[in-house]
Amino acid sequence: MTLAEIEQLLQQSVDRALGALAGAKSADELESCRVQYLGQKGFLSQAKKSVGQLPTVDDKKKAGKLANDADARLGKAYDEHKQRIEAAAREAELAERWDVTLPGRRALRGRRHPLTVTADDILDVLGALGFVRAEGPEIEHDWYNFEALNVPRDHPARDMQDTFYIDDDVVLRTHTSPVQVRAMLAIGKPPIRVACYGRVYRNDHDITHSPMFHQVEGLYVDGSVTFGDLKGTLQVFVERIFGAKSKVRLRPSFFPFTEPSVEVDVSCFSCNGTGSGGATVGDDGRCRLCKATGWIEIMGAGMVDPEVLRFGGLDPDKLTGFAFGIGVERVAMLRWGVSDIRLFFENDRRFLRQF
Ligand code: 2NM
Repeated sequence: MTLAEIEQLLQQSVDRALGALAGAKSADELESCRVQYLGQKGFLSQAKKSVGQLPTVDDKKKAGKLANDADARLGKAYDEHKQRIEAAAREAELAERWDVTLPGRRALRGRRHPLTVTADDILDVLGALGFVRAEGPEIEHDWYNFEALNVPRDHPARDMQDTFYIDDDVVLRTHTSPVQVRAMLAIGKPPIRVACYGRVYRNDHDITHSPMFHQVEGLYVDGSVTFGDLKGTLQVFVERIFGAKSKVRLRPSFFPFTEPSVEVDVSCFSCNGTGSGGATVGDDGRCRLCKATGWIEIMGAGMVDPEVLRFGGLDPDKLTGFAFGIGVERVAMLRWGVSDIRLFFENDRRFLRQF
């Protein structure tokens, strides 16, 4: 290119570039102008390259000055437009208005599951009575779940119909008692006073039985623990869980792991043990909660069988103990009048938010 040609290129192109920069409406448009006119392949670069090839020093000086002037003008224009576009974007952002008077979206508040509330209450009472929490596996060896609890090989509770077998000698625990056996073996020397809570599994389902449910069990072993201690503990327990006026009634029963064994009834907290009237009274005047008996069965208990103490590594000639077990779902159903156990496991918020 000659000096004249460079001069002409710059003159025409600078005006075009200035026009394009002025017309850019966004940062993107401005950037494509920069690439097109000021970039490596733009006319300015082309002009600058041509300057070096001019024949005379004088021409190089003149053309160089023209190119630098063009560069400076364009650079300045670019900076100005960049600022203009950025300012416009800020203005647009500030101009956006939020209606701060619109009502907010209420955050959903979580709460404890009714079974957790029930178990926590039970465990709080036992904790206050000196029972220490213990835990164990839900997949349990046959030995801890049955053998050590004096449930013989041919006992119906071992039947495939009631127990979920993992293989020949591993089961889903059918009660939390294996945790008590583990606790006896782990603690080793008295006093042993443990409470365990957790899931248990039985192949059984209807409106009051779920194949997975929750139990709390307590165990107290020491040098001279008596049946009277058991009865006193149960009395305090029912007063704190079912109300201060509650009474306990013990009926003879049988469990392989306790002797003697009892079913524990609490006086009906709906009719106050009278069998009639109360919050759950029927058309005939009789209490429907306790079926007019005045008593509600809530748990099983007994004195730990000497054989079980022996399996737990303890000496039954020197030690005695009591144990009891309570179904968490059953207590929750009684407490809130829930008639179908499955409601606890469906996670339907219409049910759960009532607690
Ligand atoms: C119950 C009823 C009666 C019980 C027994 C034991 C152990 F391991 F110490 F022998 N733990 N829990 C027991 C006794 C559980 O549940 C209805």
